[in-house]
Amino acid sequence: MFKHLKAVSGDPLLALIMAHKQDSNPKKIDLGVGVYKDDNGHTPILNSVKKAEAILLEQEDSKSYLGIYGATEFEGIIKDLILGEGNPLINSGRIRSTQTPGGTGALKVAADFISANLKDARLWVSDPTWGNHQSIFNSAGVEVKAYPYYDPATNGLRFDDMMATLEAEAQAGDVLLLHACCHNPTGIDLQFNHWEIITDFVNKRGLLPLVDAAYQGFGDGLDEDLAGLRHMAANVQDMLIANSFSKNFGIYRERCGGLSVIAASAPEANAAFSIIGQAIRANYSMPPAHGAAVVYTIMSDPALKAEWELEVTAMRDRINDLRAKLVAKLAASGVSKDFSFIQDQRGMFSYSGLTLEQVRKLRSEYAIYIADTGRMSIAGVSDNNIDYLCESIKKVVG
Ligand code: PLP
Ligand code: TYF
Repeated sequence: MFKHLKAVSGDPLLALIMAHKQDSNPKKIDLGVGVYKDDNGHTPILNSVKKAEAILLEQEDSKSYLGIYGATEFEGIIKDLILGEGNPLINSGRIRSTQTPGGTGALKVAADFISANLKDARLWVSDPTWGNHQSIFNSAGVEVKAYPYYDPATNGLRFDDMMATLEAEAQAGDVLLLHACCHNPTGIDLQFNHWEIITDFVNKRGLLPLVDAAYQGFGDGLDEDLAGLRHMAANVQDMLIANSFSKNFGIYRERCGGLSVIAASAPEANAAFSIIGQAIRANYSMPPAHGAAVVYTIMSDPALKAEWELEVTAMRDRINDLRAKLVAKLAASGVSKDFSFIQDQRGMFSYSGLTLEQVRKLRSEYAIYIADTGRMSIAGVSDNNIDYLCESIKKVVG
């Protein structure tokens, strides 16, 4: 039955983690996968999460099924976090939100919803984007098209080219995928005025925006990071939002995220939400409970919530501090390339502008693991390895 099957290559990022793990060089550095790490290269469990888990251990009294949307009380938590407490949309009835297995689960349900209900819709993604976007939408049968985004010449954003391509080619009914903040893989974000322009364009052209918010809190702040998304939500009729709690609660393996749908009216939102429920049922029946129970416990306890906010701030400050140090130390090393753009990027990742040849050399000669695209996960840098990293980059770049 399976004789004809040929093994496929896995996610290159996951292969990179394995290669780093097996490297015996004591100076090795992992700048591959996008998980937060502390100065010891460890991905810690947040104190607020530990405390919430202790409460749950004590108080949880059933493991019975919940329902396709997960815990009903979680719906309000998702809306409060992504839209901001008190946002008038929340009580308008025009938005419905469901818990999902991570941001990936939210994207998969969105893809199935789009594929089954929005005939001929194509999905527009940034060039480049998170590799899984393409896989998820392709597997749901949605055609994926790319708009220009990253400019290797300036290590910046090709906003004019992005809009020119969409202006020329996007068709009414197409879906426009945007990263809310902390763009993966480049670290280059849309600015607020860009969100204003795109919002106007979406309305004029009749596009459905789908915003992927996987790193809320890692750029400039929990509210600041979603200012563009919130502007768009307030000014469009319909929208989908896929969000992840993996990074900002550090609960990656618990698989917790959310999918929200905004529609023209409450009845329309409820109809769309019921169809989203159907897609959930056909995929995984219902989401795992634990991650959402942790997030709910934290968000509904003012002291725990305050502690969590401080912990998110600490993660963000550490990454932004590392960006500044990296830029300063690279400049001090006398390297020929100007790396100052790293400080303008946001979030876990930086497109470093390192070439494939340079990345390969860093890996084979210095045990520094960076994705082939030159994407570095900044959280893998630390005070313990930053000098070695900068010296090695200087040696390879010249
Ligand atoms: N979207 C983007 C842009 C991501 O980088 C990730 C990261 O892992 C996700 C979605 C999915 O996250 P999750 O682990 O919650 O599925
Ligand atoms: O891009 C990253 O590194 C994160 C983590 O199959 C990730 O989004 C990477 C690959 C993958 C799942 C998660």
